Amino acid sequence: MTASMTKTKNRITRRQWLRQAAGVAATAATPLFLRQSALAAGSPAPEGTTGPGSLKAHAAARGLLTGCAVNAALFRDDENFRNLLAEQYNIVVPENCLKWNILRPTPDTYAFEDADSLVAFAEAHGMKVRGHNFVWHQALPTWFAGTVNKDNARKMLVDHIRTVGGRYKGKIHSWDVVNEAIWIPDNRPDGLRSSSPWFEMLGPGYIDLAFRTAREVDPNALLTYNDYSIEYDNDEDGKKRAAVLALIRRMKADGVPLDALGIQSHIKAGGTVGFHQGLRELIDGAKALGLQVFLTELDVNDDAVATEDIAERDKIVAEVYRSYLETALEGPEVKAVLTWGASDRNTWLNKGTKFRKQHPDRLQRPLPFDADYAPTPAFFALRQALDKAKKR
Ligand code: 9MR
Repeated sequence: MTASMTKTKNRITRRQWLRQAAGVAATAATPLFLRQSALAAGSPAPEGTTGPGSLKAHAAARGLLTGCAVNAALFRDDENFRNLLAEQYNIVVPENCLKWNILRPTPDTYAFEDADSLVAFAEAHGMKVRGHNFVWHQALPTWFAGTVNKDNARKMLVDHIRTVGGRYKGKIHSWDVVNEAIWIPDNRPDGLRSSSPWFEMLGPGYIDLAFRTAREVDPNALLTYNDYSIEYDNDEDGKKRAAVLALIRRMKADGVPLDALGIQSHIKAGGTVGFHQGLRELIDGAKALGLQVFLTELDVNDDAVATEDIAERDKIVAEVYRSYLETALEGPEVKAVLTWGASDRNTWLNKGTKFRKQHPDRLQRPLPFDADYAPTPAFFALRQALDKAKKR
């Protein structure tokens, strides 16, 4: 065993990881609750989870898209992961490889390899692609702060959107043109994140500039405003939600090309605050403006779930999926449901211990497939919610 595999205070060992992963496989590969209820009702044996039983088959039957964020390293290195993508999903979004810090190694160069290969894979398998993202205050390259300034920021932004959007023109279902532009603690009446370098250099106009440029470059991509922590029925999310709705209303009133609202949907299990009212407000607000809605980054953080029992935890996570999606898919506005990753093998929630504060030694299980790519109870909850949705 190498030093890096040795257990330290806040890390788990490889052996623990494997044991936890095996636990998922054991519980999730055997959806006993389904088999028992089907037999009790005298109905035929339950369907499998591939082909006609896949997420994409169930989504397509309702006119929905379903997909996930794709980690480039996993995509490159793991054939099983590529097979899972092709089998289960009809839309993908690169998790990181279209962000400035990955795509722009120097001010004058672009590293398109990872994004190119994912787009080619999606084309070969009849999947759509979301673009994430053109403008964000995070994930900027190290050279950015020393190179981009008030004088050249406008040109840098426009050139970036023209170059990247132009390369994938006609191949992108929807672009997250601006990501996470609202930040209430910055204390502006319009709720804009004034601490974003883009705001600092260009003022609030950077948002409209980005959308107008994106429309010129790829007129068929659905231009999306994407944000997080806007779903819950509490004051904090409520304030942010109101600011997001005000922003998109203002954009439409000013004739800014905007087609969709992206509700990231990083939600939590084990809490007491609901999200039904908040979700409805968002969806109704988008609907009133004639916008489509996408759930762009769905996952369920289970750090606050007290029980250590894996089957119990998975059940609780699945219930959150079910309840969230039943509300989200009530009406016809939501057209796409994407999870942030497909498998617990790769989730941002298990990077370091930032999101495992209550249980640092326990890996989170936020996604529809476990670390061995076996469907978890969340898979079945997601699939049933798709089935319950009205046809789009
Ligand atoms: O999951 C992504 C993680 O791997 C990256 O390190 C991080 C910074 O680029 O971004 C994560 O994805 C974020 C997404 O781009 C925007 N919404 C929040 C996501 C989770 O942080």
